[in-house]
Amino acid sequence: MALNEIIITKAIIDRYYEKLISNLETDVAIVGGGPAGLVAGYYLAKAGKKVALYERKLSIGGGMWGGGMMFNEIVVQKEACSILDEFGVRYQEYQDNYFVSDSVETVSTLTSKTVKAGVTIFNCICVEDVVMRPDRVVGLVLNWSSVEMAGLHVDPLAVRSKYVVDATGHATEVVQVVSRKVPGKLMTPTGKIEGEKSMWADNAEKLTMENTREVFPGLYVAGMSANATYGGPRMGPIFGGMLLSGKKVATELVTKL
Ligand code: 48H
Repeated sequence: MALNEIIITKAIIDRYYEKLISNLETDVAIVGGGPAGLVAGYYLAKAGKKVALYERKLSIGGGMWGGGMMFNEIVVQKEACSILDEFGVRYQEYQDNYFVSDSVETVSTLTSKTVKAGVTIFNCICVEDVVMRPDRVVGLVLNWSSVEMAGLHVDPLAVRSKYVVDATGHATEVVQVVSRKVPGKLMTPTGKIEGEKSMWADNAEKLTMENTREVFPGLYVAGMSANATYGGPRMGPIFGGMLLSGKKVATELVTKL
């Protein structure tokens, strides 16, 4: 049977439209498709929650693809190996408490399992603002990344969610917007973004877990964004904290929802 270009086009438009419409209201909207956002989405979806994840870039995976300085291996401490096991990512013990895995296998496996768990991933979409009510964040304001890149003045669209997770990494983009534009204070010591500190791997990994929490009513931080928001140090290319943080935020939100 001859292939028809219009049917191909219509299939894509129909299916994408369906995805957009069915995700206008979700339990959790995750911003950022790095390791923390992916793992958070996976555990939330496994618990039966409706989750959409928005990623600015064409590719999912954030800073994980490049391992350390583009040596495409990542290090994970023992505590986080159970998450790699859950996803089926292979790793090797390098020495006591240091495990290494191929960053390409890790990103692609996390992504695949997260989608199959039921998370709808929207790539090429950037979150430029939040939807607010007097007392909380209630959703996200979205635009095409191409609109952002071209610097066009095109008004965005909006989605509602019971909770938002900022998993935008070093940039803490959602928290930045909330701090700047939403009345009220962040739940940080100064009420503002504390800012990321220089590298201290051990301390950073511990603090990433502590800092993974609600930062404004309706808004949680996970992964590197948690440390940047609450003033923790960076950790370099050890990714256990990112995985554990994603799981922690999912576990907390499941109890709240
Ligand atoms: C849509 C957005 C927006 C936006 C950003 O940087 P990530 O990999 O974040 P984490 O926290 O999962 O992992 C951090 C890790 O990669 C890292 O950088 C580490 C461990 N650094 C240590 C060190 O010392 O440097 O992913 C965040 C994702 C990216 O893909 C962005 O494109 C995306 O979020 N993003 N997507 N709308 N406004 N802002």
